[in-house]
Amino acid sequence: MYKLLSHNDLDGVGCGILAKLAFGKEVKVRYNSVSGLDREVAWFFENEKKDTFLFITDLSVNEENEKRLDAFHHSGGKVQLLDHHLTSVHFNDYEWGRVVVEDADGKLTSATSLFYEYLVAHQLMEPSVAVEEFVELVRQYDTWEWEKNDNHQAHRLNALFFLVSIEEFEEKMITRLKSSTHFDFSEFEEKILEMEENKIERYIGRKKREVVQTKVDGLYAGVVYAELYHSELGNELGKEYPHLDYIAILNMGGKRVGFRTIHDHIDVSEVAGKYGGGGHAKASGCSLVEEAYNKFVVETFHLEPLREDAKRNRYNVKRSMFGSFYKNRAEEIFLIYPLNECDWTIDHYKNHNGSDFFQF
Ligand SMILES: [Mn+2]
Repeated sequence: MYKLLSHNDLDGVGCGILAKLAFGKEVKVRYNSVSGLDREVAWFFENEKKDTFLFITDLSVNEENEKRLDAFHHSGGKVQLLDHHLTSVHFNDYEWGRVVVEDADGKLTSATSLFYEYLVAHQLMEPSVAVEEFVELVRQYDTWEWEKNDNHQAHRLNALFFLVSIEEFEEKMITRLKSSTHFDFSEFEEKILEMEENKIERYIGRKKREVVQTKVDGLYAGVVYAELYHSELGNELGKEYPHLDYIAILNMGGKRVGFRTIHDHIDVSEVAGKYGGGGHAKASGCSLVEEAYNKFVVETFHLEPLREDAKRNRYNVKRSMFGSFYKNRAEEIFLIYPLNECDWTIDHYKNHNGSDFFQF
């Protein structure tokens, strides 16, 4: 028997789909949140047969379970952890751990791509074009390479994942991957995905007008409340307000905060780490512990949202060589303009100088 414990996002479920394709009824799959995995690992030790092969993908365990897994491995137990998060690289010290963030060709990895590679290399699965295409879509979505490559199929796969239940998604994908030579969406899926994309666009448009700005530990954060579409929101808001170092997305019902950045010089796993969370350099999260609650909720709740740029603005644009005008809520005007090729400066104008002229 095999047991797979994986993350409950597209990349984690991608691993579950591969496991079911490879092992069929011989595998039990459980999807977990980042914080739920350790309980499942403890359950595994208490309840599963000792000869069950344990896979852990897209997630990593706490120190206690790390020791238990190593002891399990040394007593002849079969275990393999596959991950691509930078925060888990120390698992490479174990024979049963394999953490790769970037492969030999410099390509970013995902848990699904690592698991596929593992299954094929260990002859547990036959390579297939359709599966390879599916794996690549998951990888591109999980690493955000889809955006650079303009690969909307990858984005759509994730949208479909959220439109149906995990069970339904698994079943759909498994049937499709078993029977098709290429991975494609059905006509019906294409239509609902199009509707979903329009809905997301409207949702993000609304959220753009709700962002407040705060400074936390020397970094500028844009704070917004949202329960849905965190990746898309983090990315769009980051691009809309490029001066912000990162976006903090508050999910009050879930008592969590997600952090996203579009900037290479910012590592949001460090930001989340300050509040006991973790994740990637570009996407991370933590529970809304008291300190995070104070900084992101209490201290920002009274703030007014950032002003949105005028729509269809063609001339007064960011980084214009002629300068860009900004107006704050006190009606004061600022001009940001380049001094030379690399330096920028800002001038501050009071609202009115008192003189009027009847001609231009
Ligand atoms: Mn992943």
